[in-house]
Amino acid sequence: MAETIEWTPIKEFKEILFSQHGGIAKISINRPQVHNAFTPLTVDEMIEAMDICRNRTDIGVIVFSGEGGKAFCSGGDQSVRGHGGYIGENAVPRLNVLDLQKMIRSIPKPVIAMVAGWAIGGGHVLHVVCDLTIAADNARFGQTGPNVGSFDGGFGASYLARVVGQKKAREIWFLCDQYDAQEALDMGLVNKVVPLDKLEETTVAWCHKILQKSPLALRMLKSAFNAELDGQAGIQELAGNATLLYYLSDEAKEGKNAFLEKRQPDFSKFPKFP
Ligand code: S0N
Repeated sequence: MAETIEWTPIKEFKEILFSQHGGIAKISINRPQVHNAFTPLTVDEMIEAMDICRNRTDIGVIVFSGEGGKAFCSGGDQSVRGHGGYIGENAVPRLNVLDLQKMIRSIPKPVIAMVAGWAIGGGHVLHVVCDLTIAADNARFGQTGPNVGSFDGGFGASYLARVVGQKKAREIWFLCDQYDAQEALDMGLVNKVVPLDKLEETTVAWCHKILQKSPLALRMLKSAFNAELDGQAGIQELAGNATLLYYLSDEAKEGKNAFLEKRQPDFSKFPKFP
C-alpha cells in the first residue's frame, strides 16, 4: 500500500502546483495533457516558487515533479516555440528555463527530481541539474534536440557529461535514444529506482533524512560541488557562504561593532589558526 503524503498548498499558480509537507516544498508542473511540457509562464511560476523556497527558513529541501504519473516533463512546449524562443503572453520569445536551471544549481538547499514517466528534452535537463534524482520504474529519459531542431549546449551537455561521462553524454545527444529507469541507474544518471507507487514516499523519506542534517553543512557542500564546475560564479557562491559563516563569528562582529561605536577594532583576542 502506498503511503499518502499530505501536501498543504503554499501558493496558487496557473501551470504548477506548489505545496509543502513540513520542511519539504514540492513544485510540480501541472500540464499532464502535454506530458508537462513547459511554457514561459510555467517556468516563471517555477522561478517564483523557487524564490519563495529560498527565502523561507522553514523549507529545507525542494522536490521537483510533474502531475499525472506519466511524465516528469517533456521539455519546452513546442506549440509555443516561435522565432527565437518560447513565446508567452507578452509575445516576447524567451528561453527562461535557463534562468530556472541556474536557480536549481545555486539555491542553497538540496533539490530532488522525483521522476515518474517521461523526462525528455528540456525536461531531461531539469532533472539533470537537480542535486538528486529518484525515478519510478516507469521513468524514461532522453534528449530530443537534434530531432526537433534545438539543443542545450549549457548544463544540458557539459554537466550531463560530468554526470554520465563524455562518451555516454554524446551518445544521449547524438542518437536521441530513450533510456529506461534501470539503464539510467546503471549510467549514474539517477540515484535510485523504485516502483511508481513508492515514488513519493521514498522521496519524502530521503527528504526527511536530509532535513535531519546540518543545513549549513549541506549549503557548503552544495556550493563546493558547484564551485569546481561553475568557474567564477561557483567561486562567488562558495565565497558568499564563507562570508555568511564569517558574519556569524565574534571576530567579524568586532569589526562591525567597532565601526558603530566609533573606536578602533581590537582583533588581538582572536586566534591566528594554523
Ligand atoms: C515525450 C514523448 C516521447 C511521449 O510520447 P507519447 O507517449 O507517444 O505521447 P504523445 O502522444 O507524443 O504526447 C501526448 C500529448 O502531449 C503532447 N506533447 C508532448 N510533448 C510535448 C511538447 N514538448 N510540447 C508540446 N506538446 C507536447 C503531444 O503533442 C500530445 O498531444 P496531443 O494528444 O494533443 O497530440 C513525446 O511526446 C515527445 O517526444 N515529445 C516531445 C519532446 C520534445 O521534443 N521536447 C522538446 C525538446 N526541446 C526542449 O525541451 C528544449 C527546451 C530547452 O530546455 C532548451 C534549453 C537550452 C537551450 C535550448 C533549448 C531548446 O530550445 O532547445
